[in-house]
Amino acid sequence: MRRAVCPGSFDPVTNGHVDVITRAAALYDELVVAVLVNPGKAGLFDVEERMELLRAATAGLPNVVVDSFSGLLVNWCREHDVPVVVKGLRAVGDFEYELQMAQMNRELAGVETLFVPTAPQVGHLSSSLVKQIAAFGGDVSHLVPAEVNTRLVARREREGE
Ligand code: COD
Repeated sequence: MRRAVCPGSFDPVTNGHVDVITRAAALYDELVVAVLVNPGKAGLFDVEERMELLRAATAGLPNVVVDSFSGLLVNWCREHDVPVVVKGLRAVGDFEYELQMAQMNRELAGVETLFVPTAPQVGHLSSSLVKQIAAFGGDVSHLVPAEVNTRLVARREREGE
């Protein structure tokens, strides 16, 4: 069985993530979407909520599994016997950092990286921009899965009370 992992912060999942996940899922028998647990960095959504939102966003993709990991990604890959990491590439800035990580992950554990070039219609999308727009009352419904939009709006309304 061919398996790969698509790791990230996913705080929260955007339509850019969904595009990469959908395209990667078509290439492998099983794709694990793995959320980084980073105790040093509190996100907007906690890890359980990010996973829940990812499960909702990928409900139509039967070979996608959502998990979480902490520490080095290559350790998770070793423990789960997953030899390939899938990453989305948006711009040159992404490439420089991602290339370094890909080379290091291969050196550390022989884990290969597959880069999926972003689709032009979501190439400008990032979780941080989405959070910023939503926090100031902007409409992000066209940028994120429906459930993410619902939670962002609910949060803003709670905070505005
Ligand atoms: N279009 C295409 N791809 C996109 C888009 C978009 N609009 N938005 C995001 N992506 C891609 C990103 O390029 C990335 O591949 C993935 O989706 C997840 O994105 P984020 O922003 O949610 O997650 P990141 O980039 O913060 O995740 C970084 C990791 C958690 C994967 C990384 O830091 C990691 O592996 N950390 C664990 C420690 C480790 O092993 N470090 C490496 C040592 S060499």
